[in-house]
Amino acid sequence: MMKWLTCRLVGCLAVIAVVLAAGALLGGRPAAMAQERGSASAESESMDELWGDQGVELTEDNRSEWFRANKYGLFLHWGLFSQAAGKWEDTTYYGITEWLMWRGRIPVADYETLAGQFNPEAFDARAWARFAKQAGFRYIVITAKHHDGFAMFDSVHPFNVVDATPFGRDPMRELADACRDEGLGFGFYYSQYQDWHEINDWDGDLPRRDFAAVFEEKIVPQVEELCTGYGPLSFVWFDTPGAMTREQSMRLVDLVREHQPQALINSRVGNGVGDYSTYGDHEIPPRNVEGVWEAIDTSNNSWGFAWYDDIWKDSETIAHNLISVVARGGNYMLNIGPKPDGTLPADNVAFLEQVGQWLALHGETIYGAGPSPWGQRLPFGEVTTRGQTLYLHVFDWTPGGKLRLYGLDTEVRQAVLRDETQTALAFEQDDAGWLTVTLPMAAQPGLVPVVELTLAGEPEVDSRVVGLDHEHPTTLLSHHAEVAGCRHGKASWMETFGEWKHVITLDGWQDGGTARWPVIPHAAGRWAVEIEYNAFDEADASDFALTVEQHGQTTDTANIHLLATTGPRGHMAPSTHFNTPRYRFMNRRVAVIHLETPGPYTLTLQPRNGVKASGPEIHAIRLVPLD
Ligand code: FHN
Repeated sequence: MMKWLTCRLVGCLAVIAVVLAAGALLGGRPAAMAQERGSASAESESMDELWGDQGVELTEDNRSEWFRANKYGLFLHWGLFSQAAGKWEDTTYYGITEWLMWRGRIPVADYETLAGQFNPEAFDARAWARFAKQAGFRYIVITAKHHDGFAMFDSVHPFNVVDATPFGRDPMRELADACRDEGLGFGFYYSQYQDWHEINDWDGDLPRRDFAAVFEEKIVPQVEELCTGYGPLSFVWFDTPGAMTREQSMRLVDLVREHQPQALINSRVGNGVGDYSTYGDHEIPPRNVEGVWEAIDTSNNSWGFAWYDDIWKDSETIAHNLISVVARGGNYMLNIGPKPDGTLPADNVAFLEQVGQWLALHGETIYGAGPSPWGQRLPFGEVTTRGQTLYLHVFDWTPGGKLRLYGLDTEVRQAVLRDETQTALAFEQDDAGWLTVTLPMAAQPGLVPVVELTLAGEPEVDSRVVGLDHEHPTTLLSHHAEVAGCRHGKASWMETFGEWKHVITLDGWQDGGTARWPVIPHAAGRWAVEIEYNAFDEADASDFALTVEQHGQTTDTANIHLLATTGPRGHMAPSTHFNTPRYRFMNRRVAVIHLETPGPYTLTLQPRNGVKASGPEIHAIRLVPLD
């Protein structure tokens, strides 16, 4: 497969378009770069082709204010790929189903036959919009054209839903109108670089064309159709910029600005332009991120409807993800893959409606809420803010339990349980910097209970030192560490085709390298040390030391022996058919340390006995209280 991709890289722009897109699905490397192991720059270059440079220069204006105020969007992937639902002839292509044409190397004429079957008679745009509103979504973005090149709108290009299907209606128009009537924001997803109907390298009957011609003849006219025919849009959401030039990206931006000055453009228009950053697929950053950005995610593991995929995220998972993204400072856009008959998968809808019921009570803690001043998840859950109010979202509810927060310098005036009882909760703020809130003895009230703290001023928090709660495990994230001789990295890979996973890491270990975390325990005691890490065979049996220091004196040292968690780095993953590294992060208990007094400590992780093949990728240390 690799060879196949690599040899076609030579000479043909049309092919490069496809290979780069595919290359980006190869664990983030275009084919020609795929052999360059561990090359951070090769990896990020190909991520750019898939997702665009995420470091766009953001505009701070009304558009981004509207975006920040609304926080939760519904993404819809619907098209001819939904009709096939992941299966072509007798083969099911597990993974993201909207890539079926590419994965099955389906010739254009054969793929077009799907249009003859597409007749979603049960489609009711008003019902979709009503559902979205009730579920608490504030805007919808839907695939107007995905990589298969099929327009789900009335286009002058004949490969479109009105002209080529028995359905004969324009569902984009119906949905745009319905969203407007429900007061929801509305926007189009448009694949601007990949269009396999016009350019692919598997169909010998397809005339050879280069991207520049397709851009002029189809992409620009269709974006103009979308921007002029559907009323005011909130978004034009581009995807997979590939090898677009800056001029081409700017052409699209200017076109949108001309006709839809209020619409937001995401960073995947490419070349570092756009109004806000879109993170990688399925990626929720574990530490706060500045600027205007969104995390995008699926309800199961595919964007398009998949006949076999019922692995729905339940309402608690969705609510936790939404809260975590808001606590990190972003927006959350969650996808549903509508069915070919025009209905939405029932279990998927039921979970989302439960989240909507929670949002009806607690929307104030989400829409327009600010990020957590602690910058990362706390042991009990997540914090969002609004002025002088902190909302503590309790993911781990214990009747009569304690919520402990370290480092809040602002005085707390009141703590209240945010439910119909509005119970005032006992709390204590001590001189050592700890706030302790006592939960009532009641069973967990609702999907995610929220405690509201009223402060005497804007929250001031020292988030550098991590407080160790002696009743709950505390996670020390890799990116919170101060490092020398190792680096903050990220592992990104696919489980099944297109099902991305992302984990922040400490990697690139050198002899003598160190990662240091300042911590402060609430009480003295013993703590079990767990490490969440990946180690390929090459890094099997890596030895580390975890040193505990107080006031410059070593008070304890633990030996840590990390075994391989997965095979060799170059292992071929059968579920993706690509030579991506098969990361397997595991949480393993590896040692016990003693923190003899409640004062501040520094924990230092350091390889010993030499580093094996750059050592393991370490995601986090988890300290579990034992006393
Ligand atoms: O290739 C597409 C994929 O099919 C899907 O549309 C996602 C959604 O973010 N975007 C691309 C990959 O990142």
